[in-house]
Amino acid sequence: MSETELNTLQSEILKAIESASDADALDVVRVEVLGKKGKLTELMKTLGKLEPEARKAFGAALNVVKDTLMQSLEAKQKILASAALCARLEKERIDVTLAPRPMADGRIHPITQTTDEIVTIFAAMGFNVAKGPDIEEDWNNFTALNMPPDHPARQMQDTFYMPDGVDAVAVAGSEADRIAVASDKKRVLRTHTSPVQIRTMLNQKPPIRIIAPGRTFRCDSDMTHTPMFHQFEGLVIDEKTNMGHLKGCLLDFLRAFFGIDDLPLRFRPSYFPFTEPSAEVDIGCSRKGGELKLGNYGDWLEVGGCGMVNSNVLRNCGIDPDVYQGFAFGTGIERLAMLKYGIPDLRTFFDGDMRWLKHYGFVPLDIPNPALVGSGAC
Ligand code: 2NL
Repeated sequence: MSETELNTLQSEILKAIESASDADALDVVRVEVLGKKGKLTELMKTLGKLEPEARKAFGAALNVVKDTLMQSLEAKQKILASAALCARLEKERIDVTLAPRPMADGRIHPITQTTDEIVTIFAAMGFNVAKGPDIEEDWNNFTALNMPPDHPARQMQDTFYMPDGVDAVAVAGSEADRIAVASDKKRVLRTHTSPVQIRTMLNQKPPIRIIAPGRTFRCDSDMTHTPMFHQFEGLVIDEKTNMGHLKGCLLDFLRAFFGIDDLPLRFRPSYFPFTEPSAEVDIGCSRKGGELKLGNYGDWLEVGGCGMVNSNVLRNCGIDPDVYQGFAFGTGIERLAMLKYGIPDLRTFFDGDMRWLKHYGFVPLDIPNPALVGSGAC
């Protein structure tokens, strides 16, 4: 075969490689050229019959052609593979902006939804979420919070105590010491979320800004009380925190949560062992015609309690009250949910009735979060 013929053959094959439209077509070209009976393979076989001089020259020429073709095949193979990947990505494209299809049955429980809304608003104000166990030590739940040993909340008829604990603690000293220390180690189902704040103060240095939502338990069951219910409490500790900050914080939260821009807020003097001074938190409402309506109507409704953290509580947690002070507040989540979503009976929250959940529950991924519409937080 002449050099010109070889060149022509090479050009033809290069063209064939170039026009292969997918990996299979390219493989057909490869087999036609380099396969067992391929054109180039056949030419290689003819080398043996040539004179040494001619064999050397033609062999070298054939090798150059072979290298060229192999490089071209490899390059084309890469181009086709990348094109195939692009085509696949385009075909399997997912439109992440597409609205999710509504779910047939599942619903978010109003307690979960309300908790999410509360957390979202406080997160926008710079609070962290803190959590703790449902089973607490007596010290975290009562003693640290300045609740004296004879406080009514500590009695068996108000608090669920775990059956173990007291007897397991053997302490030397007087009978009074033994009872005092042993009772600190007693285990209880937490009666409020305050022990979460106690744990935070023991483990973190101020400034502290946390919100603690969660389950709480009291030995109480009637029309307006369930043995398990939900609370959230907030705690802010810093050097110059004052009651004005507390009132502004609760005002912003309650207005955002209920979506009422001119919702009035009132502090009514009160008493809690863990705060001094203490106040009940009231918001504006109307009860005309037996219907409860929130807003600037002249009447008042209690929604929670608050105050400046008692210096004994700070000391109990190793925080110097001469350097730091702070505020705390607490409220029931069921109550806020009932007010916001018009749920009339507390006990229905925990009946596990699917018809109730279908009616009062929320569709997953329901966006935007109703707490944030118009609140300026999103
Ligand atoms: C209410 C009132 C309140 C607190 C909770 C608190 C926690 C610590 C220190 C001081 Cl660690 N205070 N929490 C303060 C005032 C009121 O709750 O009516 N809850 C349903």
